[in-house]
Amino acid sequence: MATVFEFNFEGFTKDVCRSMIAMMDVDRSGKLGLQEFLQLWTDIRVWKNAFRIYDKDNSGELCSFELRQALNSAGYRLNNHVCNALMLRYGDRQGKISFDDFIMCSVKLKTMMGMEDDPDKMQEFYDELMAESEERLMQEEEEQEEQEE
Ligand SMILES: [Ca+2]
Ligand SMILES: [Ca+2]
Repeated sequence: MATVFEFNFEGFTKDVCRSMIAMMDVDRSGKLGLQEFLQLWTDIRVWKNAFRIYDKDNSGELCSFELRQALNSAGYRLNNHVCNALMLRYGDRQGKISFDDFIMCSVKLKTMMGMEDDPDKMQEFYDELMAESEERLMQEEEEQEEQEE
């Protein structure tokens, strides 16, 4: 993917940037136009604020409770299932979500919200999320077993 992304998001990993670009590249041109970029910028500001406000203990990470509130404030009303799946998919082993993880998670949700009118796509998204979560859980279990040996 040829991307023209001149702006440096300090602290974001390549993966995060790639996901953000893929999400915001609405016209699929492979790069962000001005409008697309401005939308992304707005979103990031909202997410950044939500993260800051709801990281109540200033740990630099969100626990599941904080995550839920942060997502709520960003306009995502999620049921327990989805919240848990997100936590599993994006959180670390201690069940904490870093800022990068939170942005990845928000990008994913934002993509999903564009599908609200399409139940099939929503279901697809949900299945994908669940599959990813399970995969991750299995990986971690394998790693743990290896460590125990
Ligand atoms: Ca574009
Ligand atoms: Ca916290």
